[in-house]
Amino acid sequence: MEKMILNGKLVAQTEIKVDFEDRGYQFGDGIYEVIRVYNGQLFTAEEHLKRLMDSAKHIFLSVPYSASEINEQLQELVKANSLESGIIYLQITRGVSPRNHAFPNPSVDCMYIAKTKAVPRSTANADTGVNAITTEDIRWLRCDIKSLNLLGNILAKQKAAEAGCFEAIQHRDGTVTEGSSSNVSIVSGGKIITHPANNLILNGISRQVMLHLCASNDIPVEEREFTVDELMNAEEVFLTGTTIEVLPIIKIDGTVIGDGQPGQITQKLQELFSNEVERQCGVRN
Ligand code: DCS
Repeated sequence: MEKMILNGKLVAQTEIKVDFEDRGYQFGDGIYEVIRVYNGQLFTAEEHLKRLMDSAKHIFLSVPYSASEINEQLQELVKANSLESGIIYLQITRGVSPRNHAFPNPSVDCMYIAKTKAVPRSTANADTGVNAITTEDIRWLRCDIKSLNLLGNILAKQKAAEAGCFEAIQHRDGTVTEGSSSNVSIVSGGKIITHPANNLILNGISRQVMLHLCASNDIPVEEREFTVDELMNAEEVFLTGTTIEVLPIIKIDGTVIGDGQPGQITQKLQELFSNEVERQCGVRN
């Protein structure tokens, strides 16, 4: 029987019921994280849980556990479900209360759940690269918070899916921000360029891993805004994200990027990322 975490305790998945007045259900009033598990080990868990706590702080949600307590609970969950390769999805909502926009007063207990999902570490897309579309970024101005409110992201991803593409690359007035569920970087003049970590993007943990790897391997990086025009004319384009790691983009809006193959720097980053996974979790596929 698959186990989940409900408010810090391991329970059978069948025991979890969502109240229709849960604020996550009614308002998307909550936060979440997705953490990769390789070889039964959580990858960059501390970074994910720090971001979770930051998201909580930004929405004035008090979490009754510390990051290290949650970390331990997640490790127990992974063990209980014998998860080798996969993800942990975890979300915390502002709890159950009669519908009213303002926070419950007095406050109620938050609702915290976590579940695992087995996902093999597939290399098919990583080897060939994928296609993307561009679309206007219609989201709110606090994209740095990993909020349950994902309508803007969902509409963008659906547009990509309908175009037969993997990802939608969003832009505000011609400035590229990020993918619907990933960060976007380009290679131009041999340099990696990626949007600065501000309120307009989620500061991806995979993006941060990539930046560290660049710093320690003398790969030049510029964290600055870039335009859709620069994107379309880039030597290489790639995405980063927890489930996709480093994923090459070879065509955008039907236009071939570079020579239409995963680029050299992108491939180098894929290799460095794999080494980092091996270093932290002791696995290589
Ligand atoms: N930007 C957005 C909007 C995202 O949703 C994600 C991850 C990222 C960037 C990349 O962040 P990480 O490197 O920390 O994963 N989205 C998660 C999600 O919703 N499913 O999988 C990953």
